[in-house]
Amino acid sequence: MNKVALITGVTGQDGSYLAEFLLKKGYQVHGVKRRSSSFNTDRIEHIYEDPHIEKRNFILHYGDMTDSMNLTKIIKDVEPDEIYNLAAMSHVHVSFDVPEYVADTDAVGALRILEAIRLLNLTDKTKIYQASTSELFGKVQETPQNEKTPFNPRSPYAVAKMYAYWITVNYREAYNIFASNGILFNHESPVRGETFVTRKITRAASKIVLGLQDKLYVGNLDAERDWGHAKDYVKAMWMILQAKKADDWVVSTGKSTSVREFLKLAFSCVGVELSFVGKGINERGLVVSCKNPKYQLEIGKEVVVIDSNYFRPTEVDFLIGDSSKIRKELAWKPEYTLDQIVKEMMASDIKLMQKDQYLQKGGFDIKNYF
Ligand code: NAP
Ligand code: F7E
Repeated sequence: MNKVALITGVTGQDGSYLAEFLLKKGYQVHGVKRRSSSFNTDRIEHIYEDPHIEKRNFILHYGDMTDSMNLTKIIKDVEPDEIYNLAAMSHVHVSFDVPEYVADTDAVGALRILEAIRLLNLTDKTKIYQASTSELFGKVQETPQNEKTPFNPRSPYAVAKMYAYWITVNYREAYNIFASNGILFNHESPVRGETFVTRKITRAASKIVLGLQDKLYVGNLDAERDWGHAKDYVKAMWMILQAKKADDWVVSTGKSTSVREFLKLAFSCVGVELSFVGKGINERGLVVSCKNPKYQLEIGKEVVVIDSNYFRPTEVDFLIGDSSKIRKELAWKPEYTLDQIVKEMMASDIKLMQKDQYLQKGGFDIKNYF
């Protein structure tokens, strides 16, 4: 019998990579997707199976983290061996605008899943992975951060995720459920949400060199993150549920890079060298050289500008993870370097924007024609 997995947040960056990963491992994969007025399944189109196919391995269910009865019914019908709870309002800055919704989805949502497992008497059968986050460390109490580092959350998102973390630990201890937290540091990819800083940068850099955008407005250039690749991190999620016992695990690369440095890396992938001048809100990124004959960028052109609207009421300045536990006990290690991640994201966004450029020049999108 194939193992059965249920993924909440299957339409997101991690959900889509994880579904692909588990299907390759021979799992039957069920995903929870929420109803949307426009298609939200772009990231899983390549693995989608038509409901009219008799024996499907990838099955979608409508659901929402704010609806206990719906989640309980899905879990009752699917009886999964493994649940990966990835659904969340995952944007830290946006969480300051919708704090109550975030508490409902990201915090109580995790409780709803755990309660469903308990009420349906699946405590011996179903393992659960909770998508915890390095944002829990917030204003860091030690460097690098590991499983024992005290939490100090700095946003409604991080506070909600802190509840989800502890309720997962509590259900493990109280009801002996195999419930584990993966404390994942930032991870990116070509399908990263467009408003997270890495993807915002790779999209804008691509548009700027192609002449489709003038400049990029960003917030805190000094923030430093430990950036890995989503593909490496979904593998860690699966390994965490294959461990001998349920536990909490930090997943990180152990290297930290500033937003400013990420910007330089992204532009350098297309042969453009940037230099930063000025201080604070007046800092700007200028083109120093453009070695790629395909792109005509003026030397001295201002391509990066600060907009204080992107500053957060409380910021997480610096994160770097110590993932020695998962490396030692589960033999996980990241395959991708940051250079490779940025190159992959830039190559993908250049391709995407070239299509945009073609459309703007009057070409037509064959997808819309049919
Ligand atoms: P993402 O791309 O933002 O995906 C989030 C997923 O959750 C999407 O499928 C989204 O659906 C779904 N969702 C949001 N609200 C929902 C609701 N009320 N009911 C049902 N589904 C809902 O996030 P990600 O980067 O893949 O991250 C996956 C998980 O890991 C999240 O819990 C995130 O907080 C956590 N995490 C992420 C990182 C990271 O660096 N990526 C690091 C640590 C932890 P739509 O597609 O319809 O919006
Ligand atoms: O910001 C700074 C910003 O939004 C990274 C989520 O997946 O990872 C992610 O959260 C840094 C911050 O990710 C802009 O202030 C500067 O310091 O890409 P981000 P995040 O907040 O680290 C964690 C682990 C999660 O769990 C979350 O779900 O970049 N920054 N200028 C900017 N950030 C954005 N978004 N936009 C800017 O213009």
